[in-house]
Amino acid sequence: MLIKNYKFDVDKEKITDKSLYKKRREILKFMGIAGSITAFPNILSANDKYKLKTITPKEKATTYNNFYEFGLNKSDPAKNAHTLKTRPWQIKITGEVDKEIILDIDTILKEMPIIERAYRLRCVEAWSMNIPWRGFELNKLLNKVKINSAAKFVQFKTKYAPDEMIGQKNPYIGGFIQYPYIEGLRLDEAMNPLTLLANGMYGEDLPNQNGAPLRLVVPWKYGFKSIKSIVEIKLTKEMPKSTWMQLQSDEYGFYANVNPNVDHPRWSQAEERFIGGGFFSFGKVKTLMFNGYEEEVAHMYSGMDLVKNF
Ligand SMILES: Nc1nc2c(c(=O)[nH]1)N[C@H]1C(S)=C(S)[C@@H](COP(=O)(O)O)O[C@H]1N2
Ligand SMILES: [Mo]
Repeated sequence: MLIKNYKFDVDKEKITDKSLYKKRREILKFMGIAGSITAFPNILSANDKYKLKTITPKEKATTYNNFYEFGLNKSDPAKNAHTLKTRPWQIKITGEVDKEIILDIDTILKEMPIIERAYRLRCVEAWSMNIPWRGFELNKLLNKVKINSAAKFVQFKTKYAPDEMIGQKNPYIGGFIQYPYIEGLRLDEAMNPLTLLANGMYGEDLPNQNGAPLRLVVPWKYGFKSIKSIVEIKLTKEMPKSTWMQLQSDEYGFYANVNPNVDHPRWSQAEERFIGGGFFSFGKVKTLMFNGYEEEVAHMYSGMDLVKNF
């Protein structure tokens, strides 16, 4: 099967190359298959020095979503998220900092060095995608404030606006979850250069259902860590209690690092259903340690019991 070499779908040497995504598009256009980013790795690999591999088609990444604020079904966010107002939009940086700040999203986007990177996204439900994001490294934003030495964690919060997010207003639609959605990272995880704040995907602004105007992308962790539509970033001394820990702490831990050897209590995490495109729509692939980013992140967990700290 074509997705056997999944670990190398994205040439890591090239993921920081701003022009990568454009190049891919040009190649696809040249082949007359632009529009949906469907990959034909076997056709292209011979002469594609950018190593185009399977990218999930935009149509799938923007219509098969988890964003419970807009409903529990995968197709709900694409239908319901148009009511979210993404301007004006401010993001607060609070907590263990020298001085708390409030930033306008457009000021942030003007100041931050914008890059494009394709990352695999592995949902805890055992499906996965490979998505070309546009955004910037979270550490670049955090470096705008002076972080107190007492800070050990970073907590993120999604917007709370029941009039705009039907699942927050109606618990039958939003799954009786206590909103706003909260997530967290250890400070070193937040500072890791792989950790992105994304404002776009597939070379365009983020659709609301994917977390506009700004969402986290942490590719080595299960998808639920990648919190959408962020309004607050708080530096904390204590480990934040994420929404999923609150709901079911025995099933969803704080770390949530992708790990094929630690099964979810109710299903195996050894394999995943990769959502690709074209002829190769779906395929079972082996799940990789840290979702294939072991080289970049394993050092942060050396000596740590990954079964206990799931
Ligand atoms: N605020 C918020 N963020 C969220 C979620 C959510 O329900 N609410 N779902 C998470 C889950 S479970 C996954 S798999 C990813 C899905 O991101 P995508 O829809 O852009 O692929 O978003 C994460 N971020
Ligand atoms: Mo998920």
